[in-house]
Amino acid sequence: MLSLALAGKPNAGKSTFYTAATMADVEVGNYPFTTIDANRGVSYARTVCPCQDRDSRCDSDNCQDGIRYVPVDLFDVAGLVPGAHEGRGLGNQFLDQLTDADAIIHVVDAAGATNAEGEPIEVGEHDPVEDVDFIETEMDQWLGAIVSRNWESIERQSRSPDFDIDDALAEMLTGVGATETDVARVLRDLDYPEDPREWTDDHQTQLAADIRAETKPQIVVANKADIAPEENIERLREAAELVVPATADGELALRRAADAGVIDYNPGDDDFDIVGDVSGQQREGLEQIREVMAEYGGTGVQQALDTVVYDVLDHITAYPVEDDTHWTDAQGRMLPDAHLLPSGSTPVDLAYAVHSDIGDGYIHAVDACEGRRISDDHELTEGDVVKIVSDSN
Ligand SMILES: Nc1nc2c(ncn2[C@@H]2O[C@H](COP(=O)(O)OP(=O)(O)OP(=O)(O)O)[C@@H](O)[C@H]2O)c(=O)[nH]1
Ligand SMILES: [Mg+2]
Repeated sequence: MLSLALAGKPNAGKSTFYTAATMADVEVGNYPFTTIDANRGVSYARTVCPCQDRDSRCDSDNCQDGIRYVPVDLFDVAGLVPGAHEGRGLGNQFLDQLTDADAIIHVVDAAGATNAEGEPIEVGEHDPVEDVDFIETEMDQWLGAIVSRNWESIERQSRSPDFDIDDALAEMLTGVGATETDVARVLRDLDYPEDPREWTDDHQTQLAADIRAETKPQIVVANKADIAPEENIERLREAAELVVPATADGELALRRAADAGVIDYNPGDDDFDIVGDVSGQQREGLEQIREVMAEYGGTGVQQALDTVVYDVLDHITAYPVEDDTHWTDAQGRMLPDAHLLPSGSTPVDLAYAVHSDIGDGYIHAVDACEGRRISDDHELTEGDVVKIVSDSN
């Protein structure tokens, strides 16, 4: 499963985002380092379910009237402060926790209501643009330190006659979450000496930064948009490539209200309907959230998850079925599973995502939307429904 990490300054709203996105109960507080042990849970990317094209809706709990929620792992780590790689704040152990992540959701307090250490101050007192780059800087330095720590060992290895610098670097960097493909891609575009003794500090720093950029893409969530000066959101949008304005607090309130049957709302909608009894105060709170949603096209929480999965990580959703006419599994359930795959994936990749035995026994595949056989190297696209014929079926 894809794994996304919430990172950022203490008190930016990571745990609130996490709670809203997973509906798990975790501690939220208006002080730095509320979270110490990482929280890990399941959240969802939202897409259009292929059942929308059919007469009947599918049976999955993850489909609500044709809106499909596809599971991804989400984790919420302790706040980071500038200098974390040298042990400041709660230190660099939390950087280690990011090694598992496929992408980083950087939660920034767009209201500027917390200082660089995450302590509460007046709205607008801190410039959130100053917070944008520090996670990347911290990760670069943390990774740089790992490279530098391992360099003596690489120099030692280079005395062996069959030493290969690319192999040695791949071995070191796969230990910190990079795949061999990541390392190969980064080394292809990097100019560096074959002999590790000729490497300068700059070579090492560049390698660390490139590996981080390749393996830990990030988006910025401009959180607390409900109280943030609009100008802050604009400037954040200029300062970072991908910025999603959000009110994590607002999303949490909506999900709780929807759970209680008070509103009609599917995560990611740009509006909601009040359908239950609410007090005057509750109505006022909900109307305030509605205003923020109208301005930014939603609360931003679901939009951030979708942007990471479908745009940043460039994944597609594919639906394996056993019956290509009824789009069901062996138990007759329609579209029971959805898999997120990197774009460019083939039916064989989907087979392996279902189960390694199904992948090993792969014979051929049928596009259940078109009702025709597709080749092994056919590129799947978003919303494909695929029957896999495998001799392990
Ligand atoms: N106004 C407003 N406040 C928010 C929003 N999201 C979170 N908060 C508040 O910000 C404070 C910090 O929230 P947390 O979710 O605990 O922040 P965190 O980033 O997990 O903090 P640490 O665990 O200390 O690193 C709490 O008082 C939240 O209620 C939001 O969208 N708008
Ligand atoms: Mg927290």
